Amino acid sequence: TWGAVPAGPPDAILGITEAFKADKDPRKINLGVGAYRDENGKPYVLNVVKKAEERITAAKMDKEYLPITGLASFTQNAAKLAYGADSEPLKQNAIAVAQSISGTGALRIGGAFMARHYPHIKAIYLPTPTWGNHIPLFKDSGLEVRRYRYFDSKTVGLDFAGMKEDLKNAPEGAIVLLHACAHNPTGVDLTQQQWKELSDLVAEKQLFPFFDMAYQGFASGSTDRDAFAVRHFVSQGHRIALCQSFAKNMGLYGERVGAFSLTTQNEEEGKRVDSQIKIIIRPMFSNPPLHGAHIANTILSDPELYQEWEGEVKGMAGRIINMRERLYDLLTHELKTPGEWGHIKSQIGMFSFTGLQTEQCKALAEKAHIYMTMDGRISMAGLNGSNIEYFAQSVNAAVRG
Ligand code: PLP
Ligand code: TYF
Repeated sequence: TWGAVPAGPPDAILGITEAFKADKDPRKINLGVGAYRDENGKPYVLNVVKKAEERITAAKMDKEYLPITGLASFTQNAAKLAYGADSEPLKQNAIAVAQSISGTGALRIGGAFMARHYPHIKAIYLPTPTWGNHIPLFKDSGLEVRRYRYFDSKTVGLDFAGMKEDLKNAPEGAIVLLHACAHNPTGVDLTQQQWKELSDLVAEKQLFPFFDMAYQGFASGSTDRDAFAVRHFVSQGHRIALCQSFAKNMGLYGERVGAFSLTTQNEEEGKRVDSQIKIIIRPMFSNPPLHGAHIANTILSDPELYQEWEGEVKGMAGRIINMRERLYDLLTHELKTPGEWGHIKSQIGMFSFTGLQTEQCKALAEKAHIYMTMDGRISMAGLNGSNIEYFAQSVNAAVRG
């Protein structure tokens, strides 16, 4: 039956972990996947998550199904976290929100909703580059994928002029995917001034802003500051779609906790939209998982845990920022590696887009047992006090060839 099914290629990001696992060299470093590691290179379960789990165990909850759109107190708290407690549509009950299978699941619900109900052109513009999974995800959702310029490899920074030009040339009503903060893979974000300018352009062209917020808190260490783009667009009267993930900022990766929301005109429209989100979810996965939603909800609804969580997010973001500074110093001052490395410090979030070429990335894997994606992206969280010097020396050697 399956004789004609061809073998597919491994995932560009998750495939790297396989290669890393197979490598027996003790110096090996995995900078492929975007998952936080502590100073000892170990996966990190947040203290607040452990506390929340203790409370959940003590409460002896049952295992009944959640409603189709998930745990209502969780989704309300998630919306509050993203939109801000004083958000107008939130106060007016005009946000339709559903619990999702982490950020990927939120994107998928959103893609399906747009494909079915969006009344204008069903084309979504993605930045170049973007998270690799965006492309098949939106195609499989039934949208046409188009691209806009985002990253300028010459300046190793934002190509804001190119971005604006491409969006100006997009057809009226097109959907535009925006990384809300900590752009993956480049680590390059718009400034607040640029977000304001973009909001005006999106209004002028009547584009539909579709936000992917997978790293709220990871960019600046503050969940409020990282929500600037989303909150600004909403304050300007845009109707938006928003995909949230709690994988990174709560370290809930495999628990698959996320939310999808749409802001609407008013409560009545919100209810209609909500009913259609349910109709999309029901045949997709029926209802979302329980445990992770309880963890996130416990943290978000308890002021003490919430405050402790903010401290832990800041701690993770701060450790990454320290690694950026250390790596910059090593390359620039100690090793005098050819090239300009300022972007290592100016980029934000989980990743740095080093500018290393495919050949250099391959050499790092083969000669130095250092694994990263072939576009030169490194997960900064994979670096720590014990391996950063070896990493910098290896980069130095690869650059000098
Ligand atoms: N969107 C972006 C830009 C991401 O980088 C990621 C994860 O790396 C996701 C969405 C979704 O991740 P998850 O489904 O684990 O929440
Ligand atoms: O590192 C990245 O960009 C992500 C990580 O289900 C990831 O691709 C891994 C697994 C997953 C979602 C995201």
